[in-house]
Amino acid sequence: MVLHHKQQAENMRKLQSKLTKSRNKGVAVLGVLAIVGVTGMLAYQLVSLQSVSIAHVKLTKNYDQLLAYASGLEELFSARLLQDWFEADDRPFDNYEEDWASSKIEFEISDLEESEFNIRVFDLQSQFNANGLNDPDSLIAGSAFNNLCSEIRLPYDTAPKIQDWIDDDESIQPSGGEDFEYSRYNPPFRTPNQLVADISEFDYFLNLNDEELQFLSDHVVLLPTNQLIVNINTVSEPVLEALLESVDVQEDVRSIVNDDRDYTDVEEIIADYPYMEALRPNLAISSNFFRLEATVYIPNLGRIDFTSEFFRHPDDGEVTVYKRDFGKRHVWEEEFEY
Ligand SMILES: [Ca+2]
Ligand SMILES: [Ca+2]
Repeated sequence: MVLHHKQQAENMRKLQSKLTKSRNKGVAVLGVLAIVGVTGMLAYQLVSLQSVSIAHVKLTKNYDQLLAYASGLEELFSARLLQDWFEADDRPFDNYEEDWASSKIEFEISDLEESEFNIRVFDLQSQFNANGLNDPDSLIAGSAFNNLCSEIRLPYDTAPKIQDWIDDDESIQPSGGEDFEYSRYNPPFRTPNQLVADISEFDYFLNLNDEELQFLSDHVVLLPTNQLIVNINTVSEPVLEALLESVDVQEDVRSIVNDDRDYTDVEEIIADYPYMEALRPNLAISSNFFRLEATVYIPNLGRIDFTSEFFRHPDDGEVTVYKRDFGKRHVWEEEFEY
């Protein structure tokens, strides 16, 4: 009987120890699982973070490469402008028949198949320099600008508002606007009182619709000078007509602009069209300001659109980029195949 009890107690002890052991084992397994889980999560985190940063580096690298192509196209156009300056003995003028105006790229820029390069260039002195509204010596800038704007019936206060935006005083001209006026806007802002750098500045103080903005970007430029001088070999029909109207000349200038123009002297055009005499201070046969619009597309790298504006110094032909815009997407006749 005693023995039987002893046996029973012994069995109970064994069973208890077995249970404790397997409970310990369970805790250990859970511990291992937790460690595996945590390290797994860490590994996943590391790998996914790494792939994000790899993608990031790749994007930056691709964009850098596209930027290099973009600056290559700028160099190409600068070289063409300088070459044209060296040839001024033969052709002192600038017109769209010359090599600088070509949209062709005669050599292979990239050996990557299906890469595309598109350029087009403009003589900015074929358009109206709205910063000329700030030339105190110009008697015609304001009225010429109003004549140009009357084509699309821009609000009558457009010119005086631009003038006040540029001039360095705080006195408001009729229908204009200075800090006092704009302090009532929400949010309020001040006039920069300096030359306009980009047409988008007009959004602050002019309430223009898309059609009006398009008209302005087609005919108006903002050069880093307040001189209003157009190139008679490239000037557009509406701009030339607006200028003539401001000196009370109503003429159809289509015969001038549709002709092949290669005037080597302002006197020449005045001899052909005596009414041009009144515009003499605003006329030139060549240009100092140009614009390049370009798009580069390289498969696997992506696409970059840019617009750069160039100044070519008339004395030594030195070419400088004074403005770059990577925000405007260009449309081409032969659109990219993607
Ligand atoms: Ca030339
Ligand atoms: Ca002002």
